[in-house]
Amino acid sequence: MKIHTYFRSSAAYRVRIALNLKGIAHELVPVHMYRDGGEHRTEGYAAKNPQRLVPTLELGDGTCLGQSLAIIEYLDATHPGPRLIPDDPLVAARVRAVSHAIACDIHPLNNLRVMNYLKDPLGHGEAEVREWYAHWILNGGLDAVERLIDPGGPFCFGDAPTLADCCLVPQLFNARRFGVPLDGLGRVLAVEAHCATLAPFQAAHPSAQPDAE
Ligand SMILES: N[C@@H](CCC(=O)N[C@@H](CS)C(=O)NCC(=O)O)C(=O)O
Repeated sequence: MKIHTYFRSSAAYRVRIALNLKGIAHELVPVHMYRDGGEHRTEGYAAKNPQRLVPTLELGDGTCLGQSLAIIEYLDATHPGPRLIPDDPLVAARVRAVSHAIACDIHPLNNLRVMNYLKDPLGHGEAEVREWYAHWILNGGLDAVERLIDPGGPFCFGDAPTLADCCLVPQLFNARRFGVPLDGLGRVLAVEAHCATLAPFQAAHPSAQPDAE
């Protein structure tokens, strides 16, 4: 299978972690999100992902799937290895709640197309856009995630990684990239530090990607 990815895309980063945690062989197909207006904006890419968003999972028969959480749930349901959505319905719901808080509530407000729209046509400057970014990533975002995850670690929910960890680690990478202060997020940062020691997370890191710049 192929994963259409951009090294700094946090949504693609989620899927890369999941593929590595489950030990699924895959080919990385870089999609440059800035060159020539963005390769993800082309008609060729839209044929695979009509939303023109990264990532896309492409199966051997050419079937394409978008939406990182749908992709990870599909991989989890069809491949052996650690269960990223735990069997226990209550734990599964808590894992999904944290994942959705990040992927459905935080990330869409800070996506490239949203930040670009704030600048042009709305006319906001770089400083205002960064303030927007920091506001929405923290308030009702990571500050809530801090209270939603288990206090004991080492992962968001107990001693095995789940979809929630696949979402949290890339969102923190993004926060750092934009210089967002992460004080007071002790549980969240402890989970991130633990994940950073593990090979599946290391191999998925933007700096380890073939298209890293
Ligand atoms: N909800 C989608 C979000 C995908 C998404 O927004 N990807 C970003 C990169 S992290 C993207 O392609 N942005 C393109 C744009 O904003 O033009 C998912 O989880 O896959």
